[in-house]
This record gives sequence, structure tokens and C-alpha cells, in this order.
Amino acid sequence: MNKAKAALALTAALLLLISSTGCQRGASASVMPAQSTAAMEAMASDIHHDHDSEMSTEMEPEPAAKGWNKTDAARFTWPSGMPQAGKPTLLRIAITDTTGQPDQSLEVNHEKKLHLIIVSKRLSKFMHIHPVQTKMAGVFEAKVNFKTAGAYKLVADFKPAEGKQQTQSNWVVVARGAGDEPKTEPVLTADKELTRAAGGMEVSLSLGSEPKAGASSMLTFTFRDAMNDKPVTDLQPYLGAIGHVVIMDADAERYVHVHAMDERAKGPTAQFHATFPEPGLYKIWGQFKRHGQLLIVPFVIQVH
Ligand SMILES: [Cu+2]
Repeated sequence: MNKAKAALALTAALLLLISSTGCQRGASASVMPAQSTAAMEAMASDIHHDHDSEMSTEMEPEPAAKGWNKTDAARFTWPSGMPQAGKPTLLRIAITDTTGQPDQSLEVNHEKKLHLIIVSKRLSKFMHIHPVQTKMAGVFEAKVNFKTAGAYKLVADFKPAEGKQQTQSNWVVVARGAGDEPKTEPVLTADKELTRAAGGMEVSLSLGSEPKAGASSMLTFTFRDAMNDKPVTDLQPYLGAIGHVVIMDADAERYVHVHAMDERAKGPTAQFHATFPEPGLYKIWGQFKRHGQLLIVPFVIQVH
């Protein structure tokens, strides 16, 4: 890569990150500046290609269905070695089509071709990042910084030109960093109250009637300014919509697709449709943007 090209690629990567930094959150609602220094540093470091030391954490891609509504496969590899806590590690994701070749047809969906959600096994950690496409279409890379050791689920969310929105996932075990003490993640429990403080707001989640497995549920987030208790009407678009909602079941086995009702709304409510596949505990992460700050608002609910 010549210097001009490299500078261009870096600028593009930084721009992507400004709107979409990965981050890690505990159980409480929290605020993240839109421009995260850690993420910028992570991206600024050289994304390189080292095929010799490539390690695969996944078996071969599963054979995919043929034709329209095709199902792609995803191959998750760690070209510079397996991840260790506290050390940004290069992750490569190759989305392959039915012929096993990188799928060059991926469409931009919510401003990105590839969305990557990373959660820890008991869901106390959450990251939403956007790996950058390499020179090869269908092959994406990101440096991932796992703050703590343990098992993590990676969920790649994308849409092939001739297929539906789909996800492919992979578990990875992150090794302990030097001097790390082993930590146990707290067990997930349902929230007693579905209201949280985030970014100077009070955010409540309402599920209408009690959510039932297999039935469509409507999730309504309501935003009030914590200072003056007025309804918030100046939410900013995040990834081209009022917000982004991710839902996982307690074992991080099921990723629930969520659709915004009115993507252009700015508050004081944001509504989403979701169908919980089975009874059990689910964690819901709402991501919203206001005053240039990206907010992550998590809730844990029981579905009957
Ligand atoms: Cu995304």
C-alpha cells in the first residue's frame, strides 16, 4: 500500500469509528463519548496480513443453501494469534457464499456492510463494532480489545444481495492477561425496574403486555431529560435510525432480530418489534445517540 492510500484507508477507518466505536459495558447504563480514544488507537495501529501465523477458531464453513434467500457462511480467524485480555487482537471475518468464495455482494444495511456484536458468556460485556472491509470484498478486519478473559460470542450480522439479513456466530475463549486474576461473571437476573439513567436522561423500557415466547413483542423506549423531566425529542440518528437494539438469550445462544418501527423518530419514544423464540431470560441493549454521545442502555427481562 503506498503512503497516500494508507493515509486514506486510515482516515476512512477513523471516520467509521467516530460513528461506531466498540465498547464494553457493565450492567449499568453508561455513556460513551462518540470518539473513543481507545478505539481510535486500536484502529490507528497497522492492520496487517500475516497468513503464516493465521489461526482458525472455527471449523470449515457450513454448506450453505442455494439460490435466492441464500445463506452465507462466516469464517472467524485471528491472523496474529488468539486473543488475550487487555491486548487488542486482529480479527478477520470472511463472509463466504455457497461456492466458498468471499461474498462480494454484501449490501450496506444500517450504514454498514458488516455489524459485529460481541458478548461475554453471561452477557455482562457487550461490544458493537464494525470491522473494516479489506481490499478483498467480503473479508473484514477489526482489532478487538477484550478487557477480561473468558468465553465470548461473536455474532456477525450482514445481508447478501440475494439473501435475507442473517447472522453467523462463533465462540472464542480469551486468555488471561499477564497478572490477571480469574474472575467469574455474575449470573444474569431479571431487572425489577425497567428504568435507567443514561446520558442525562431517564430511559424506560415498556413491553406492553407481558412478553410471550413465539409472539411478536413491541419494545417501547421512553426518554425523559433528567434535568427538567421533559420528554426528549432530540435524539440523533445512530446507524441511520433512531437507535439500534440487540437482544440475546441468557446463554448467548440466540440472537434476536429487532426492527425499528419508525427509524426517523427523534424521541420521546423509540419503538421496536422483536419475537423472543423461547421462554427465559433475555438481555436487551438499546443503543442511542444524543448530544454526540453514544449511549448503551441494557435491560434484562423474563419472557414467559
Ligand atoms: Cu452495527
